[in-house]
Amino acid sequence: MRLDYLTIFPDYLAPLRLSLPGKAIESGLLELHVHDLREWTHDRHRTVDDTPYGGGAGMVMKPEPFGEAFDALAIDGATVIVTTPSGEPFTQALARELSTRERLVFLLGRYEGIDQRVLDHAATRAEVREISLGDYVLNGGEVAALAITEAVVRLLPGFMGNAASLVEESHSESSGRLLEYPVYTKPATWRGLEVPDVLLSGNHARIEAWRQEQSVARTAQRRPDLLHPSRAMGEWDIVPAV
Ligand code: 6GU
Repeated sequence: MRLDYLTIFPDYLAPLRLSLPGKAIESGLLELHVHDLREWTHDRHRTVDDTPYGGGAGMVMKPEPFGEAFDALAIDGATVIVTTPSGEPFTQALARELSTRERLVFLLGRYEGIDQRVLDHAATRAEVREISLGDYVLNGGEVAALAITEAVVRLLPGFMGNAASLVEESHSESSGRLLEYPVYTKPATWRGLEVPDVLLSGNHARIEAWRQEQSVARTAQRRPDLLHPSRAMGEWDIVPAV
């Protein structure tokens, strides 16, 4: 898989070369290219943004540097990922889908967003996915790109040492999308706190049943929307009177 990042803060993406993605690069599984968007500006101030048509607060990222970058990088046929709080939610299912792609190109916006024509143009040459990490606002897309990259890259065949831990963890399709149960290791008593007896029992059927029950209880407590999808819009249940 080849990954490209278009950013005005290339240093922000330095952690990509550490740890797990770093290993995938060494093993040849992954090719990584971080680009400074200002490389494709021509004015003295290397301007990448301008005021919004129609007025309003903040600045909008100009189309021309992106256009030149698309040509220079030949994005044709790639999957272009735009990180934005107004995108589709990032989920394990989406991570799995993206892990099947040959090439991902991340457009990392700052300011109030990217000129819409950049996305419309990219869509004529590539698959464009606008993706959000969740319902909160980050200052820019770089941190989101790191998160998306890690979630996708660890799904590449041959990347993780232990394939079983991929299957069991929270949100994996095969765990019924329940949250993970609590885990313990030695010592059996620590600062007066005991490991639950059942885990020391050696009774694998009881252990399995306990873990399942813990998963369901945790999910009900923390993520009722996963158990009852009709409640996924919980925050909208109470509509303020106009
Ligand atoms: Cl993907 N980008 C930005 N800028 N803010 C976000 C986000 C992404 N996801 C949640 N908030």
